[in-house]
Amino acid sequence: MSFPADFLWGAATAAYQVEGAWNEDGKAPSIWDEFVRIPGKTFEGTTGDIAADHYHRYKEDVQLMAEMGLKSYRFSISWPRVLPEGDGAVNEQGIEFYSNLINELLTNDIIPFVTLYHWDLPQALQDEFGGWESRQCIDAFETFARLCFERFGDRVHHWITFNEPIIFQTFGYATEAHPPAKRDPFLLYQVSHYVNLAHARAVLAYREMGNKGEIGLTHVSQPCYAYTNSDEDKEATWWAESFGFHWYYDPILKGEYPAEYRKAIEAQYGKLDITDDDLSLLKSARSDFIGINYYQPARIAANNQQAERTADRESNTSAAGTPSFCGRYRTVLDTDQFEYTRWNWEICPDALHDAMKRIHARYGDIPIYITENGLGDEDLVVNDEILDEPRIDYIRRHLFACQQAIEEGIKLKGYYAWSWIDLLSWLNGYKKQYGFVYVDRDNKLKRIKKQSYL
Ligand code: BGP
Repeated sequence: MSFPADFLWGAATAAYQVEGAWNEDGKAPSIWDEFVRIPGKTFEGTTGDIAADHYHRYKEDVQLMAEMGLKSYRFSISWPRVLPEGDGAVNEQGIEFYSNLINELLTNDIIPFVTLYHWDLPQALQDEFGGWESRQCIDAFETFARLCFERFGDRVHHWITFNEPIIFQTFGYATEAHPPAKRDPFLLYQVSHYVNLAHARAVLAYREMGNKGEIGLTHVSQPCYAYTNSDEDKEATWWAESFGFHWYYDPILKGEYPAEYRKAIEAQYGKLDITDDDLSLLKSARSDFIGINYYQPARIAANNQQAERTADRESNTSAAGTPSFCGRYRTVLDTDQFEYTRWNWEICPDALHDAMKRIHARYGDIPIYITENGLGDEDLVVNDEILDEPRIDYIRRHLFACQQAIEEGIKLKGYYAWSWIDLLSWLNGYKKQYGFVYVDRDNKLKRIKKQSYL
């Protein structure tokens, strides 16, 4: 396979899933630190208290990255580690950790790609004004973003404001599966708008501060396909695609909301607080690139079984075969026709190619990074060797799809495997593995290189 010389080859992690040290060196709790303590919410009660202990072992981890030849590392900054109260005093020990990590990466010729928000909102802000339910959170996020640009912007030139808004918003506000565990679709849409504004404010701040790098946002990319040709399934697919694609991508890349869909949801849930000034702000802050996390497509059918999405963990692991939060459609699991992972996520590299084509068709020549893609599996261990052949095959097949897209003129600039190392899967504990590096949880978190690493 041939890729452009400046193509960024990388792997990704997120603070809560990898760092551990949840209450050390001045870090305050995030909404996840509290949520995982509610009985029944996570798989066997697992938490990120220790995670892969990257906070203490980052040097060893960066050495492993360098040895593997990783060109870039995507990680996120824990907001309550650097600003324990959300927008108050700076925790210099937290700043020092990220500063050291960045220096260590650069010394080893690894380009840092930084996500500001990978779901771990400071609990203090949730308590103070309901977190993202309030416009105050937009100001707080801008404070956090400015702090990061100021302290790290001299060395970090690639920034992602938010990771997968659709996930933390749907699970947080419509299905009770992530914090703050509410069930109120109106709030889901309102929060999505406030987060878009926070993104826009960070983009403008970044440019106003004279930074030289690029800034964008990462969305889930899950192309929807009608399961049958029936009018019902096609209509269901319109709802799924309007929500999962247009509602989320349009404000970031066009500075507007899809009109027909907005009308429909406002008729159902009530008028949203979206002002003309807000829309001008969105228009003035087009992202430099779009990051996409691609794992699987969705086969969509009308929800004629009238099934309701329940709040239990099992219904919220993104497996195929679940009703949507709004009840209008459901995803279909069809093991006769399609290939699936152990967690019932469909394996379909063609849909990754299609996802990029759809973005290109709707938003033009926007640069794209694949900021996550990978196989969640329970790896085979034989005589202390981790034989993750299925992961190698998965990644290879998806890279072919990337190559096709590049050949067709799509500006794909990088590919980040999820994940660099085995880490906490939000609702599946440590059982669902994605990494190139295995963490032996029975042996002091010892790192072992998997077959995919070698
Ligand atoms: C994405 C998240 C990642 C990661 C990945 C795998 O939605 O951005 O943080 O968790 O999915 O998901 P899971 O661990 O549920 O399999």
